[in-house]
Amino acid sequence: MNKNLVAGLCLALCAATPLAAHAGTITIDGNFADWGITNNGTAAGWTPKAGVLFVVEDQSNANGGYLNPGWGGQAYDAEALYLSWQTKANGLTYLDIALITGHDPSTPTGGNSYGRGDFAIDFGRDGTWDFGILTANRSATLHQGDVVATTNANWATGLWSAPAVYDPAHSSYVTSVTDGTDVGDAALAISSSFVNMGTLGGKHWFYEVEIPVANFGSYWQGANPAEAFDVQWTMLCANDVITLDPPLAVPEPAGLALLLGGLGLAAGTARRRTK
Ligand SMILES: [Ca+2]
Ligand SMILES: [Ca+2]
Ligand SMILES: [Ca+2]
Ligand SMILES: [Ca+2]
Repeated sequence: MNKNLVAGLCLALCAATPLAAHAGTITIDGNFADWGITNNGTAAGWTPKAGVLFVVEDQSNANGGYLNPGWGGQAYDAEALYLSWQTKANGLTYLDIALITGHDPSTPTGGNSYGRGDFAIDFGRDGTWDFGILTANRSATLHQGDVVATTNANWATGLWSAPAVYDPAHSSYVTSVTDGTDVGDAALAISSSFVNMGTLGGKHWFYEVEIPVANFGSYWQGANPAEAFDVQWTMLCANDVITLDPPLAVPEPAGLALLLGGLGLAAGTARRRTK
């Protein structure tokens, strides 16, 4: 098993932690230490500090390099996505997103090679990608760091229509913004390569993004999102797609009890299955 999936339980547990508890502690500088991430050659190194939502999907060149939905091994591995939001001393709230990938940000596009993609956000989780955060210049007017309001028609898509189904004409995996409305600017930093991340080897790169939530208009009210949302990232072929599904907000005590009750039930089910 060369896949390290930590998502479900961590997401649920992190949901019980106030997300604004670490206000002012994320700096957009390409260094991941402020997220609590450590490249110490252990699986635990992927786990961030409390209050950061995350998903880890570390893969390698095993299994013929199959990722999901395509192939490419470590060179196309989207490995982990992290998310938090904070209200700073200036009273403004910012959404922070971070990515670790085995995909070299300088990978050219051409032939059998595909460059880096943009961060996509779907508010309402309704299948419409409402914003793109650009990791590269995409047109004469849409530049790296721009926050762009989009519809799905404003996105290029990948090579796959479903897992392992090569069908570029019918792919719904959004990759990079081609058009849309520039609504503001995010801060973006991309690290140089590093090693010793997790246990599967290879080189890795870290992306760090901070978006003023005012750019999201009615999708964000005050310190918290107005509705549930997904964040997704992939490269221009979409050989590996990573998606983070944060909970809407910090649960109320009643909701928290329900959540914890549900977790207990799920754990009970898992235990029964292992007998
Ligand atoms: Ca940082
Ligand atoms: Ca990997
Ligand atoms: Ca992966
Ligand atoms: Ca949407």
